[in-house]
Amino acid sequence: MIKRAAFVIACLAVASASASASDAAGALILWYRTPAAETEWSSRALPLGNGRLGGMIFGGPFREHLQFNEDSLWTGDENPSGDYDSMGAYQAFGDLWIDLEAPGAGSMGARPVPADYRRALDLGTGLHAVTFTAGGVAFRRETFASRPAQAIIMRLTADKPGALTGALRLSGAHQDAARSEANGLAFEGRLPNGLEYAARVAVRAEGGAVSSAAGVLRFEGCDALTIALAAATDYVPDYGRRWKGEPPAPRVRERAVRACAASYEALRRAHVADVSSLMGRVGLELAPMDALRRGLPTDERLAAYAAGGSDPELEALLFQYGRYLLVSCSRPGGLPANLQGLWNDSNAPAWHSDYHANINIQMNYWPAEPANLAECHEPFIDLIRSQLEPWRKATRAEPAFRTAAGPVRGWALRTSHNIFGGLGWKWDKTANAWYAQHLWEHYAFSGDKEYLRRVAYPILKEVCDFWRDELKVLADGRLVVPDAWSPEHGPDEDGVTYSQEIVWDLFNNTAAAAEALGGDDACRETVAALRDRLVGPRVGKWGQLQEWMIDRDDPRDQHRHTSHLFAVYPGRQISAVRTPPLAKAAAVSLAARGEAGDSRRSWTWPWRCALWARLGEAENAHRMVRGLLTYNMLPNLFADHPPFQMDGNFGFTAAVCEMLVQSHAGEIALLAALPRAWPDGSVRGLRARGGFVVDIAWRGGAMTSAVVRSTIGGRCAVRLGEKTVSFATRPGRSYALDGDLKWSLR
Ligand code: FUC
Repeated sequence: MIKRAAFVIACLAVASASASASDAAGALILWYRTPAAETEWSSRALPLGNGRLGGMIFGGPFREHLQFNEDSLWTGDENPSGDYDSMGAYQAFGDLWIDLEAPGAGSMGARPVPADYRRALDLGTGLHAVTFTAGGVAFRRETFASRPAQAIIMRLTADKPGALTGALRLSGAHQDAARSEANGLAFEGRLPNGLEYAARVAVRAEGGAVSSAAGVLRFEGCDALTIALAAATDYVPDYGRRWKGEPPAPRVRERAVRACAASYEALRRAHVADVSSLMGRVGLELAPMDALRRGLPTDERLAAYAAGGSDPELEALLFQYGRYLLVSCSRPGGLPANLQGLWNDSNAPAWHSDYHANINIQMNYWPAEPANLAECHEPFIDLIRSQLEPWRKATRAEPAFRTAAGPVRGWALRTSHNIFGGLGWKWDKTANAWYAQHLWEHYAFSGDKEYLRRVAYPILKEVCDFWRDELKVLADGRLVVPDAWSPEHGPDEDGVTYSQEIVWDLFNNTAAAAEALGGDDACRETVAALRDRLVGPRVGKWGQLQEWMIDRDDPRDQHRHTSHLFAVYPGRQISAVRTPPLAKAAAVSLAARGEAGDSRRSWTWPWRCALWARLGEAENAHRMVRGLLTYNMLPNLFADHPPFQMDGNFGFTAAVCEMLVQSHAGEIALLAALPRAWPDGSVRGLRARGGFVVDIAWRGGAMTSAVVRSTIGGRCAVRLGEKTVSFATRPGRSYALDGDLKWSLR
């Protein structure tokens, strides 16, 4: 009895400790008064993930449903035909169901409506909690996807001893029936491409009894239940090994059993330490807040916003959600975020839930560097590296890429790809150079020369080799990308602006890389000269930035892509400060694209937001923020395409960074596009190129103070509106600036 009383007190202590932690970080919580219905997987279930293993959790009080995924469960193969239909698709892994008997219900299935129901996801800690009361018992169910334990952990507790009775079921998404194991359930299988997968659940009860038979695990009269779910495949990112590593079953069994045997508090502590170490790097406070609005559940708050209300704190929550989602689906050692992060629930998902190279995967990684999650960029860079050999092979085999001397050097991409070197659909020729931009940016923000020399530079040079072979010389000596496409718009022809700008960016970054590393002047000079011979962006007949060499842009065209504005963002060929006429033309084009019809997609708003921010048009940038939240946002704050695509969430976070801090033009521009809707606020921990970390506070729309931390030293140029200042920095030192840009060492 004493033991039981102590147990109840311990449970309550945990519950109240986390409640107060949540209150303190109230701005980082998504919460709801109702569970997600089975049909609301994409709109109301909530995402958890440890970078590799994740799930969508529904939160039913008496029937919990966790639909889980692992990032490498893919059909398909090297796909030499390049046919999109045979490229394979990212798959759903399986489902875990937990039925809980209501107290006094007599039989399973009788489910009274509980009182005080709440489900909440804390973005600061990655903890999901469902709480409710039924039959005089207060139940709590806490779930998280632990990276340290490599398992999804769920803990069921109640404030009365012996109150937990019910059953667990596990099923695979490929008709895999689970079998019973000691205190657990498991299934294994193999996809037609030979990929092996396995999942294992282990359960530990405190009090009561647990038994597993015929694929169902029953628990009866328990005080608490800890559930650990592990899942994996035998995929390894290694073409030389035909992508095949160790069989996954022993590994997942060991992970599930070990996690279950550990103390729940220790598991939770390790998980919270892991997630909060990343989430805590950046803070964004946007005031003022209406107290009434603040108290609303997230879905009601979003509805009030969409109806026209102002809610800067909801916008800040969405900013942090993008960071949370990247932390949840893209961590070192794993695969990058696909179209649906890792939260796909179908074996035939839209666009195969794949890696799309004409905007989507790039946008997924736009926030990684500025929003201070550089390590979350690594899975994308590592995937590129692991796929190079088969991509080279496919490029060599493509007749269109033959030069007079034979096949082109280097590699190119089609619009889509999988994780087995397989490409699909149309060639998106300059996607190779766009991917190379990510390798460059990872250096530009950190200044890590070892990484630049070892990883990025050889790849940048190889992509330059491709373009040296592939570019076409016009009669006047200028260079064009031949026979390219402005995604997914207009004809295939020479000198499409999008392609020209991306290749310019590649040559420009490669020249900068050669300069930073020193010792390769030949390369630096060659690529800089090629860059300067490229046909550049130009202004067309209605003052627009031409999308093609032929001045045929239609001012009524509302196409979703804004490919020709790459040079404004994420490129840096056009800038309001350095090339004002081109910046003005870009603004004309952007305004003409409008905000209706095809323009209403998950990723269009954030791209346009970042573009307006770069063009210094804060109010237009904020209109894009409002547009996304009003027209393309689901109640669980997933960006809707439809179906949901993570690009919109990630792009939103990146765009907000651009509104607050820009660093693409050789200086750190503070509050570069601060809208009237955010009169007072502060931001902490944004990164700027050159190894700087920036904090800013502002009131009444004017900066009151800023701090720039230097991680690698070097000169720091700062801009605030028309004011500029420049000073030398030392590694590890912080520099305070006031509203007049007077600086002092902190
Ligand atoms: C690109 C876009 C579509 C969609 C798809 C996954 O092709 O044009 O809007 O986002 O990717």
